[in-house]
Amino acid sequence: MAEDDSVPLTGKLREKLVESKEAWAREGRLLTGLQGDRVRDRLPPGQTLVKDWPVLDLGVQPDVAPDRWRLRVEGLVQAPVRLTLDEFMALPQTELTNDIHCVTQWSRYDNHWQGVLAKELVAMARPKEEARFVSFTSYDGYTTNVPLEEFTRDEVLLAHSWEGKPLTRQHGGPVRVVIPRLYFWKSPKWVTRIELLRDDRPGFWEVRGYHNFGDPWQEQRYG
Ligand SMILES: Nc1nc2c(c(=O)[nH]1)N[C@H]1C(S)=C(S)[C@@H](COP(=O)(O)O)O[C@H]1N2
Ligand SMILES: [Mo]
Repeated sequence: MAEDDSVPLTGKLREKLVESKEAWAREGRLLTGLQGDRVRDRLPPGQTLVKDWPVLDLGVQPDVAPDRWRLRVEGLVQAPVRLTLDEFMALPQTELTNDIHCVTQWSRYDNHWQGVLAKELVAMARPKEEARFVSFTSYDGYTTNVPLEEFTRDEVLLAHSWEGKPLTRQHGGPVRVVIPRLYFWKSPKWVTRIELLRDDRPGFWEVRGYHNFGDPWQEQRYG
């Protein structure tokens, strides 16, 4: 990340959490061996429904002042995009409702989001033909990856609001990615960089024993 993009971080990296989640991956914790049907089963195998919304991250929460926030779409694109928050908010806005499934076993139904469709943002950047994968980088240093065709699905959003209110810092504000059909670690909070790639680039959890794709209905927790 360029130097002028750094933001204040509060908290401490939760090394114990990272270690225990790596152990879960080695031991295959929480695996039921069942396969769900995405259409029939709203709750994927091994998940438990919650009503509140847990906070999960590496423990370091960036304090991104709205006027310092930048979003970049770059890499294998013909027209790299660099947006301020005002410019982002001026893009066409979409409201979506969907369910969240975290690999640590909780699911939460009917989250109402507001933001910009990922496919519209990607279209602005005009991807080159070779672009196949996306690598995300966030202000806390977190990274994750998805195939480009997953990122440009209709239900994928860069969200700035939840339940009609600005996304709190804890949950990734000013702006986070929401990819509802994958486990929630694939939905980066405090996103700042979206890089289109020819070859896949596994992110923070993907190199620590977590599945590269992460489909909750196939129980792709580890891989
Ligand atoms: N930038 C960033 N994004 C992140 C994470 C993180 O540590 N940093 N954790 C991921 C994980 S493991 C989960 S389950 C969800 C949790 O989002 P929430 O705290 O809003 O529930 O954020 C994902 N996105
Ligand atoms: Mo998670």
